[in-house]
Amino acid sequence: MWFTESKSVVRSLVLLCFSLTITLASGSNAISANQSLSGDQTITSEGEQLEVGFFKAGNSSNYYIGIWYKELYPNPLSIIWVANRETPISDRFRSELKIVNGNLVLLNESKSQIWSTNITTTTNTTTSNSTKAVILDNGNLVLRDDSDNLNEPLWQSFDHPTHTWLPGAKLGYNNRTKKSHALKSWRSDDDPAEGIFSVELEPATREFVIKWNGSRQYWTTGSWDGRSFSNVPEVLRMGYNYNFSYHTNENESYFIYSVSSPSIISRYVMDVSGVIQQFAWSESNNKLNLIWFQPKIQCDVYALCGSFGICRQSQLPLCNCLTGYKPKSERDWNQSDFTGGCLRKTDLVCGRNIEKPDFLKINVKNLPPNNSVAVGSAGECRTICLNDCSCNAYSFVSRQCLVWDGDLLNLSEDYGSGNTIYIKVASKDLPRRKKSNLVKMGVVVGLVGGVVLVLGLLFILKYRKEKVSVGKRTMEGLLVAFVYKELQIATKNFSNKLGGGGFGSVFKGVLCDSSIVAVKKLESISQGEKQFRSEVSTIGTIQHVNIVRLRGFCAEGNNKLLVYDYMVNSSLDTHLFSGNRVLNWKTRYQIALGIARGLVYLHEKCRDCIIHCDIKPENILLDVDLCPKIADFGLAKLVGRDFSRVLTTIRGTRGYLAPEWLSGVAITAKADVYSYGMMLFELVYGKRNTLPCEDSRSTFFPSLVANVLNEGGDVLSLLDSRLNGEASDEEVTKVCKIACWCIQYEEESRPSMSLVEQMLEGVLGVNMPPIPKYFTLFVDSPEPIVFFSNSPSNGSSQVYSNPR
Ligand SMILES: *[C@@H]1O[C@H](CO)[C@@H](O)[C@H](O)[C@H]1NC(C)=O
Ligand SMILES: *[C@@H]1O[C@H](CO)[C@@H](O)[C@H](O)[C@H]1NC(C)=O
Ligand SMILES: *[C@@H]1O[C@H](CO)[C@@H](O)[C@H](O)[C@H]1NC(C)=O
Ligand SMILES: *[C@@H]1O[C@H](CO)[C@@H](O)[C@H](O)[C@H]1NC(C)=O
Ligand SMILES: *[C@@H]1O[C@H](CO)[C@@H](O)[C@H](O)[C@H]1NC(C)=O
Ligand SMILES: *[C@@H]1O[C@H](CO)[C@@H](O)[C@H](O)[C@H]1NC(C)=O
Ligand SMILES: *[C@@H]1O[C@H](CO)[C@@H](O)[C@H](O)[C@H]1NC(C)=O
Ligand SMILES: *[C@@H]1O[C@H](CO)[C@@H](O)[C@H](O)[C@H]1NC(C)=O
Ligand SMILES: *[C@@H]1O[C@H](CO)[C@@H](O)[C@H](O)[C@H]1NC(C)=O
Ligand SMILES: *[C@@H]1O[C@H](CO)[C@@H](O)[C@H](O)[C@H]1NC(C)=O
Ligand SMILES: *[C@@H]1O[C@H](CO)[C@@H](O)[C@H](O)[C@H]1NC(C)=O
Ligand SMILES: CC(=O)N[C@H]1CO[C@H](CO)[C@@H](O)[C@@H]1O
Repeated sequence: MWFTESKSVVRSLVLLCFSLTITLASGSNAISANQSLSGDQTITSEGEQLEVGFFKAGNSSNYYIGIWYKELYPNPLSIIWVANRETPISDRFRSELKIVNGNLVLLNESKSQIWSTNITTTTNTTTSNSTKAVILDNGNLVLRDDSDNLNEPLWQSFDHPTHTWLPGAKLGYNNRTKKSHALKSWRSDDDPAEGIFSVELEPATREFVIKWNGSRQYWTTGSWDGRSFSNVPEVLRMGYNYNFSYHTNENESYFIYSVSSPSIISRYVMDVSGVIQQFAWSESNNKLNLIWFQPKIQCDVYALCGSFGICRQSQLPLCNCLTGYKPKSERDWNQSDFTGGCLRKTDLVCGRNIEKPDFLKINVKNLPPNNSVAVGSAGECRTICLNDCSCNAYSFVSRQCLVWDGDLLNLSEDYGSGNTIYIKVASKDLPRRKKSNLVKMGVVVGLVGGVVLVLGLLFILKYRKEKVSVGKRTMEGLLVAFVYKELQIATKNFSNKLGGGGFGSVFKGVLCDSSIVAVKKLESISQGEKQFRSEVSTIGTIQHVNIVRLRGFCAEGNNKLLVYDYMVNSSLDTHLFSGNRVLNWKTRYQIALGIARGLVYLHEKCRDCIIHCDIKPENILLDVDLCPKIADFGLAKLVGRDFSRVLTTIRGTRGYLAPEWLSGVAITAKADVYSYGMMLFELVYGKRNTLPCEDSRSTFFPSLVANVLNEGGDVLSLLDSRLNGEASDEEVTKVCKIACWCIQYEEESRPSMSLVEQMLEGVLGVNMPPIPKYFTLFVDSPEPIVFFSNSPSNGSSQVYSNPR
């Protein structure tokens, strides 16, 4: 892969080549006026974290001067800056980086200057002897004059960022040159030249925007209010080690951010895929973790797939050429550089009827910009486009005929949008040719015949079903469609009840293959069979180590059952609140982390994103190793990946739902975060939050925790007394802080589950949470739990509602 050449190439070779220039002493952090850097030589920052030298980009054979994290090298993510991004060299041993006339310059194989810091020097060659380039521990390569007492850098790489923004570097706008210091993506993984995506500051509105080709904006942070950006409240508001600040004066306007400790490796990167990413190094898993990125929906990146390319969010690769089109450059396409776009496979030579044009119908999220408008019916619209050689596509929407002449950009597939667009393609490149009327007729006759046949078959099947033998099942996708009779036998006619919930009772059962299952018999499901099947098949695709696996289902008339893996260790509440067996702290922490991971999967990773809506200890099952599994998707709501879309309708069982559900307030994934936070308190407390605690300051445990944290009190004293204080102080404090963040009144103040996961993993630090608003208002109220309706009756159906 990267840097295939061994780094231990013999140094004497270098000395031979450059016997006239003095080469670098190893371990140096600077290039002085009489030195040069070449071949595999590097300079290293004093703290040994960063290195400057020649590196090879991806699988290309080109070399570039760059700055990288020594520890991560040669991982492509280690590169934080590139000097000659547009002008690579091929032989690094014959090229040199040196100081010439007060500038740091790169000379290629034939000693031509191909890159320079380009400062106009007032200094003479004599004084330039004291100019040197130094790599600092913060990743800044500075050119400075040691004889200059001010020691102000003459030039610094921080002022010329490439695709990375580091802590301590300014990112903003120069009011004197009227230029933004944009982060510009690489062109591809193998080519650091400026790509098509950039992120830059809009000084007027104090927001960062991501742009395509320097013009088309497709994502924004929203404006800065002094504490956070309006579209990214959580990461910045909560801080999590990152401290952003905005500065402006007559010369420049910029943002700068700092991290709490210089040892934290953190960076923002404008990626080749048009996504801005934030990485942080974690000691705990020894890797650079992606902790934040935008836009969340990759297909929202403008024109990601180039002209005539289509983006499909649920497929890999994301980009494909439209049917009848092929990549302009197969090489770029193979390297995941889709921006070049696609061409017709068969050229439609205009005026001469060599190739017959036809139209490919697709449904897209947004119709591409730049459309001319004509009039007519859909048929006329089609004819207009067909007869116009330059017309590449048409669409007939709201009685308007839209036609497109140029390249079609930014096509993102979406069947639900109703935006149908017809793209001109050579007829022979479409999968099926147009049928003649006679053929059409034949198809119709055939179809009718087919339908009759199918109906007949169905009838026979239905008739035969009466006699179906026990154990006969079919597969539907990943799921087994069970026959009711079989489940009846497996559960000994539903005799061994494991528990009950809002949606029905759960029974233990043994299948014929002697595997043990939990069978949930759903009650009062008004859904029709079809809707039920479609919902169940969605649930069936959810597979994660922290989520209970659905094995199958049964839908026969009013009998609707779900069959799950059986969990030996029952649910979390039995261990936490009543169990004879006390879970130790380590196990509790792992359970908290496992549930967080399961929820991250539900919220962000699986194809149809799901808000659980009923997170509580009863719905966390424990397997034989006490690994937590989230159960009960009875109330789960399917939402699109777009989290701005919220739920406004519910189809669950009334009476089991939190007040704001019934009041019709929109529910987002943050409702799960809230419930999760409440559960974290119970993991610490070992009792229901709703049970009053002895401490006189507060009767409600979460409120007590919030107060103790803010007073800097002893958090360990709050721990479940059964643990006898046997727990890590640091971990208990962390869990309490996270729990407090999760139950913040404002949804946007609560972290996402992926942030929670990273905080528990130790990738992110956790700032001190503010005391949730309702605690400060009602802390002395005798009934603080008024916010938490449906207090448990026999500990079975507690709902952690979301206060509003
Ligand atoms: C290179 O220059 C620096 C200062 O300009 C000087 O201190 C050093 O001795 C020189 N090195 C050699 C090998 O001449
Ligand atoms: C380099 O090539 C190898 C094998 O051809 C491939 O697995 C790898 O992903 C490539 N790396 C990059 C950065 O393109
Ligand atoms: C070095 O750069 C010069 C100017 O850009 C160019 O003409 C020359 O071909 C380059 N030499 C090599 C060996 O690439
Ligand atoms: C340096 O400046 C000159 C003219 O001012 C310009 O032509 C050249 O492209 C610049 N080089 C770099 C590397 O910025
Ligand atoms: C540059 O050198 C000349 C003599 O060679 C001298 O007169 C002049 O003052 C120097 N300029 C600076 C800025 O040092
Ligand atoms: C700078 O370097 C030149 C030649 O390398 C030398 O003649 C001159 O004395 C040096 N000047 C200083 C101030 O070191
Ligand atoms: C990007 O913008 C430049 C001018 O700003 C234009 O010439 C070029 O065609 C654009 N690229 C694409 C792919 O549209
Ligand atoms: C955040 O940064 C600003 C300016 O850089 C500084 O004044 C402030 O003290 C910092 N805050 C924290 C919590 O580090
Ligand atoms: C930018 O510079 C102009 C003069 O060039 C000045 O009028 C303006 O106030 C400056 N902007 C800021 C934000 O200071
Ligand atoms: C702006 O730039 C001018 C010229 O370099 C400088 O004198 C002035 O101090 C700068 N202003 C600020 C606020 O940095
Ligand atoms: C691109 O990838 C395809 C399939 O992986 C391969 O057949 C083709 O030769 C590649 N083309 C280039 C130019 O690398
Ligand atoms: C909607 C849109 O972007 N329309 C533009 C299409 O291109 C013409 C020029 O060719 C512009 O004038 C339109 O504004």
